[in-house]
Amino acid sequence: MLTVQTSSLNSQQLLDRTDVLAVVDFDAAPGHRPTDPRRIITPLDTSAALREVWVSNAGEVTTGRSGDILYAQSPDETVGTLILADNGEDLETLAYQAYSQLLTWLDQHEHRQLWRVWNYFSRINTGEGDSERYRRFSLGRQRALRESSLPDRALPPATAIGCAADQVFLMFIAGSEPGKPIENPRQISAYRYPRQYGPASPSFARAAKVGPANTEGTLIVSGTASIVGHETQHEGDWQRQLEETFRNLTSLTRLAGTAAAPSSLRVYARPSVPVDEVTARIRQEWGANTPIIPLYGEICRRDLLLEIEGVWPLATAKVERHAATAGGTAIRT
Ligand code: 3EB
Repeated sequence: MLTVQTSSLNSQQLLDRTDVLAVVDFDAAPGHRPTDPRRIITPLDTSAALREVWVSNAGEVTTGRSGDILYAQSPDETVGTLILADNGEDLETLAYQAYSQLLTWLDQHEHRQLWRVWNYFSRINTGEGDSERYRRFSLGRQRALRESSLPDRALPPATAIGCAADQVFLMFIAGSEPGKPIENPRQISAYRYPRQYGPASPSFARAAKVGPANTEGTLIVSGTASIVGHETQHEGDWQRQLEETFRNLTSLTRLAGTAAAPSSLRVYARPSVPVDEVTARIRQEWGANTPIIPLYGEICRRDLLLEIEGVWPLATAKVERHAATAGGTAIRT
């Protein structure tokens, strides 16, 4: 089973562990891509000295490289990144190239089911109307996914955020069994958004249960924002957007059957938003020890000020006890 922890230990200490599939650092100016596939530098700045650690209890971890993909795998899960240089080409083309390379590669492997994708690329809101880079990205992603015959109802959870680096950065998780997607009754499925949001709807599920029998595993929740139906709520008011986002997350996690606290959260906030105040309010909501990584980034809709994603344990008492003896769900030092 795959779990995620947040840690303030340095990356090298964490990479010395044999059960680690990925140590995810955050840096808006990532520099060279590390050669160890398990060391991932996400091109966004954080206001905290924290990183994510993705850990598997399934067995030996091996790593490899194929084209633009670097990956680490246990017997049950693959975690990897695919990075393309943003050479100024149209985002439809770059997204198509990235996703078709990833999907073709996955098809040749045992862990061919996408469980989760993160998408980061620069100037996400640049361009007017259907020329906006985010909308072009959605078009290329959709074209690649449709060519690979993945039906909308089997899409993975995702996040799409604007970064400063000139790269198209994808991080992904895959497994041999498909995740079980969950949609939010308060929101129209993103893949059914009406035409006003662009020529291709965004290809992602609101959440998915992944792991053993999709029951004792993990709930992975997409970037979630202040959207009800398909419309942005509380334009210009980050506090009310945050409260709406809580309602969406509560709706999703209840439907998934977990009342547990999140194992790890990422918060994305536009630079105008006091992200530490957002973090404080989240800790009021879910507990003072909630592991949160506060990040600065551009949200894909111009009227959205923040977005929250996370991972929840699909806790049965048995799984929780096991996790506690195996080292807990969050390392805090
Ligand atoms: C939304 O709910 C907000 O295009 O991959 C959230 C998560 C959003 C993922 C994506 C977009 C994406 O529509 C935006």
